[in-house]
Amino acid sequence: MRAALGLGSNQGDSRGYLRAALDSLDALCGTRVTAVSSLYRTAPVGYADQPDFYNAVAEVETSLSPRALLGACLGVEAALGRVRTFRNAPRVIDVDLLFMEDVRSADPELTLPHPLMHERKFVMEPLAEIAPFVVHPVLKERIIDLKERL
Ligand code: PH2
Ligand code: MG
Ligand code: MG
Repeated sequence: MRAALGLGSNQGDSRGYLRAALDSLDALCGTRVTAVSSLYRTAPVGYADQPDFYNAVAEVETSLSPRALLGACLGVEAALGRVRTFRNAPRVIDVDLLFMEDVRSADPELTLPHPLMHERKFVMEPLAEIAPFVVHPVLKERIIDLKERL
């Protein structure tokens, strides 16, 4: 299955952490990183009193289930030393599952597609670079059109 992942970092060597996360994802069982957007420097959204972020979006092809891929993303974060404090806190690395083909899930542990992705410029700009004509599984609009309205 094809999935889109959002990556972000605003602590330490952010470029290094993003690179390391992409390498770790590519090394996952049955998983290949098939496209990576440019790197974007973005102002923090949600909790403003923290450094700017570096954000990117990657496309992966994987034989993992959505749950297993989520678990693997959390494992990559932990292996790179992420410590969770409060919501929207600064972090060395964040890897979010944005969507996975047309899978829809209302599970609070894994909501698919990501409920905030279409509202976030730091997600939609890099995503539109690598998947402009993919149709959002719930909103039924192309990524490029959703991005244009932000
Ligand atoms: N992630 C958040 C909250 N706010 N702001 C930016 N610019 N980039 C992020 O990746 C980000 C954020 C929660 O994960
Ligand atoms: Mg996250
Ligand atoms: Mg996030």
